[in-house]
Amino acid sequence: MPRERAAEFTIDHVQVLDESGEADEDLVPNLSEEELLDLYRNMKRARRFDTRAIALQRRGEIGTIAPAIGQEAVQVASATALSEADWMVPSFRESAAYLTRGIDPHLLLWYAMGMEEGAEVPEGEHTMPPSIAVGAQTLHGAGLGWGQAITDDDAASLVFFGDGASSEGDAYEAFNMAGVFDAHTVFLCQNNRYAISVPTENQTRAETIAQKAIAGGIDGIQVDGNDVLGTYKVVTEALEQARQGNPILVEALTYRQSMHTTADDPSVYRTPEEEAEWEERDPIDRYEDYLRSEGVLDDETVAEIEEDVETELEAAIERAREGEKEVVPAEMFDHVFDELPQSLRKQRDEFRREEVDHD
Ligand SMILES: Cc1ncc(C[n+]2csc(CCOP(=O)(O)OP(=O)(O)O)c2C)c(N)n1
Repeated sequence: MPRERAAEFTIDHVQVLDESGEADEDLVPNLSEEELLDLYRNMKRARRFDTRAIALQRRGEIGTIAPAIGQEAVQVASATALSEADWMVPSFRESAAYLTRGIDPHLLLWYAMGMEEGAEVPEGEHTMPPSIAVGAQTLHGAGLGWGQAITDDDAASLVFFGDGASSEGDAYEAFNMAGVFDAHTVFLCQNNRYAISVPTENQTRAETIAQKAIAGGIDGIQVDGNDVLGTYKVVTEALEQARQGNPILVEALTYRQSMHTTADDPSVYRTPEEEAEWEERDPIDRYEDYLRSEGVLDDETVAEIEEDVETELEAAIERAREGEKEVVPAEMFDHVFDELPQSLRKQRDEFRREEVDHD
């Protein structure tokens, strides 16, 4: 036979909660009422944190931020699925995931104020600082997962990245390396439809991001990332599979409702119609409809949650303001290398000289 099929693959798409908040009962994950409410509470905390942080940036109290508005379901579900022993490896848009993992909001504000203290890995906790270099963290996630394989650790590493990052060489190398070394890694692509102004259609000719796993010899699956129950289910199963030494790429389809960062104006590259269409698919509204129809949530509980969220946030803002200190930009050279390579020593010294000149 001169030509025969060498390989075949398919990519599954999962959705538990549809756009009107109706659930496929066979697929609903087994969660208690308290756990169901925690998912909701964390999405509300994250949404309020980001809207308030945008206001603080506009008033000049903090620097540039990358809000996660619209992406709360995928981030809250994934961070909830992690055990304490698992590692979380974020990109730069993971406010919702950080808050769900128990990082105090004042630390996120300190980071946005330019204070290095805000990005410190909390003692004993398995949460990495943000990666501003797009896609670099996919390699950190593969490396951590490789370490977990070597030590036979019953834990996994979950790395967040975007559809834009999936075009970087780092990402392909990370999928490949994870596959070769049986790394305990879950690669979680939040496909929020844009890399700054570049829509996914211009980012890749591939039909899905999930299929990029196939060339690395690992599994790929797609989930509706605005469906908190579907994402929780898929990521929980993916983590279990990764802990056995089978890495996997999960593509969560979602939408960045806000600007790329507070330095961006999305009206230049997308239409109000498109934005309105995605607001209709808002992850929090959809889940709220579901919880109300299940009798888990009512007006009174919503009001209580909103009040708690506000109290926590105001306390965090106060704490951030009280702990604010003068930022020394040259400190950025202090925390990556134990001993700075010569090229960076040179850059640091030049930088310090310039700082002095500007004073
Ligand atoms: C290596 C590198 N190249 C370019 C940039 C500039 N940059 C910052 S964010 C971004 C787009 C990232 O898009 P995506 O990965 O989809 O993540 P999203 O912003 O949508 O969360 C780019 C190109 C960078 N920070 N790092």
